[in-house]
Amino acid sequence: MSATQNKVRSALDASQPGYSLPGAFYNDEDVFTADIEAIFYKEWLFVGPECEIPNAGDYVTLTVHNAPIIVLRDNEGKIRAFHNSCRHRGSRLCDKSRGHTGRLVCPYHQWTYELTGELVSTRFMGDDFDAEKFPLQPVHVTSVEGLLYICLAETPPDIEKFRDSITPYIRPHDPRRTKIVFESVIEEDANWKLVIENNRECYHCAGNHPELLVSLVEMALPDDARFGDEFRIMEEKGKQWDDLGLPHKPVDGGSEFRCIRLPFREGAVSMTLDGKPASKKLLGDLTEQDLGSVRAFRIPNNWHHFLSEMTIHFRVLPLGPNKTQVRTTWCVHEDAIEGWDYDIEHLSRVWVETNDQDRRLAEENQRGTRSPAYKSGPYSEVSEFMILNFLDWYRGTLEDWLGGPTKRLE
Ligand code: 3BY
Ligand code: FES
Ligand code: FE
Repeated sequence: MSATQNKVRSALDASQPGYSLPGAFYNDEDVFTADIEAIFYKEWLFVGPECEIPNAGDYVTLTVHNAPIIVLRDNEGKIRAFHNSCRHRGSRLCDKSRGHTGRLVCPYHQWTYELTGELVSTRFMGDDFDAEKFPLQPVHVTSVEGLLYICLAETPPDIEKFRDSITPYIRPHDPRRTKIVFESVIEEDANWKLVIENNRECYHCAGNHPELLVSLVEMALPDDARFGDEFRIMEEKGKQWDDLGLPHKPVDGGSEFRCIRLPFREGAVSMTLDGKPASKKLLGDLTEQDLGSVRAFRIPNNWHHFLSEMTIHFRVLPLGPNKTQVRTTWCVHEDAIEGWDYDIEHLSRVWVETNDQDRRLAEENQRGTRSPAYKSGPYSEVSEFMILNFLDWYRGTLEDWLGGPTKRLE
């Protein structure tokens, strides 16, 4: 076993189900390396909404730890993804976060690739040079009903259950016919798992998110008996959504994903400061304003809200053991007009504030786990069950990466 694997093994052995992870999981370079290899280089990762690259030649880039990736739409309209690294001497081809191009031209010595990845032009490489041997290296990519996912593994895990399960919930919102109208990219001084853990519970909402709580109900499940009034709203809205043919009950995504439609608080129809619609134009063919939001998340790096008139997508990328990038994109109907149908400040404010509050919480969490006095503490089974679920998945994934759980002597 390598030193990294030994470190991860002993950290796993020191971890206790039901309790927050030992500090090494949030701070250690070796554990971070394991997270990259076992998770970020293996799982399907959310890139962004497909509407970001509507036309042939449109591209977006992202970097998964050390792997720069380009995702584009080719001339046939097909979405493709490649390692953003030239086959000559490896230079990054594209340094912009998004753009439009007819071909990919390497800035170093101008090797040129078609949008299919085919190498089509080089200079001074001699008569024997066979360009066919040097196409861009492809990366698996798929659009799940307008949400782009990539996978860097040779053989990707199955994503079809996720696709089949969430499609009926999000298709009515027609994400492909939206456009991004606002984006925020923030860096948090916290481990990526603390960012995800923070998102998996609303235990912290009452004490931290005044703007979000104008609209968001704190319950995570429709039958959560702790929430009397919210429970009544859920029953009423559930009947209306049944009549509209909109699925709302929680999907069984195991520890892989979650999908549910939940109502907003009484008086709010959107995630805005005044609870009023973020855009006048409803998505897809929707006719009702108050559809609450479809909340979906998928391990390891994304969560989403689909409202009647807006979608919001969150992407998490690890930058280091103590550094994480969170990118949020806000989308409205592709035909909506700024100043008439929507106002950027009104539409984005709640989640800009909420993200900043969550950033501070994750950073304080990080600072505390770095202390020599930090000890794992118990999660609430009622309020933090989604974290328990996430960490069961996380530990299992690292165990598999190590070749199975430690065999203990009885
Ligand atoms: O709304 C969200 O995305 C989640 C749900 C609970 C906590 N967090 C704000
Ligand atoms: Fe790309 Fe030389 S590294 S052309
Ligand atoms: Fe939060």
